[in-house]
Amino acid sequence: MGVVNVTPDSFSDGGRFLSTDAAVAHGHRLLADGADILDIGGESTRPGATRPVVSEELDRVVPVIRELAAAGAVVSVDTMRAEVAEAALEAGATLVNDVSGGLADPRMLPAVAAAGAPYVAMHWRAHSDHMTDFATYDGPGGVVATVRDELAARVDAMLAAGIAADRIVLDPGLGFAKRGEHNWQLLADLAPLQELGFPLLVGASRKSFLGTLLSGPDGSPRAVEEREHAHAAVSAHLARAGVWGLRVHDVRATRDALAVTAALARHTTAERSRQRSEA
Ligand code: PMM
Repeated sequence: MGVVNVTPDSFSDGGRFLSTDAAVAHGHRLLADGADILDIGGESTRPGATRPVVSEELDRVVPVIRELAAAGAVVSVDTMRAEVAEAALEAGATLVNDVSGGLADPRMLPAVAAAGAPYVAMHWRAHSDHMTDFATYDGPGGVVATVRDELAARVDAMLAAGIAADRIVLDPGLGFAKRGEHNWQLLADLAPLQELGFPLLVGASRKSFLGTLLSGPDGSPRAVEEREHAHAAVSAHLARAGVWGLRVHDVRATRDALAVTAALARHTTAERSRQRSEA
């Protein structure tokens, strides 16, 4: 899933694709690099971000979605608002990606159910302007068990609202009310989340925990656009872990990592069957 942020202030690429033309051109580049889905968003969720008004969000995403969907792309809309999700689906989007898992807008789950659209529900606790206040996971099992339980509660709400189970995708929400340590713990132990029985989408691309990991001798984090090599390693790990989707900024680097993982998987299978036939 390639990211097209039509925002002035997203922390990874804010302001770069704010005009419709620039965003559409970027979408085409991501498709050429091998993206299966384009995720179009008009609200920055970086820590501390303030929300755009609805009309602003609509003006940012709808024309971009309309053009890219008309060109044949599979489009998802990255929004927490039912009104934006409905307009996006109307404009040709296929999938709704809601970082709040339905918590930010009480109309979201019924709207998605009525549309019959696939729905990504991310683990979320609060809007970005105060989410760091909620980055505490002291319960038994720590962050992994807590995120699993909170996602399971969202699944119950989705099913109750009438969203079909085969339309649901879950996401651990790296960086959302999570400190670096929480992100690493989730990445290292996704199995409990997968045991909920839904496909997993993961967005690690360019996030701060990678910048911190790669910080220089003076302690300053690695620049946002220089985190891709580390992210390719994360992608290879996630592919081996069997996640359904990766939400990424550099589709080419991710495709390369996936090609390596797939080649190794093919050769491992071939080598095992050769050893068996010799035994
Ligand atoms: N991260 C961001 C925005 N939308 N959606 C999902 N499903 N998962 C994520 O991890 C996620 C998201 C923030 O990242 P960006 O500002 O680099 O786009």
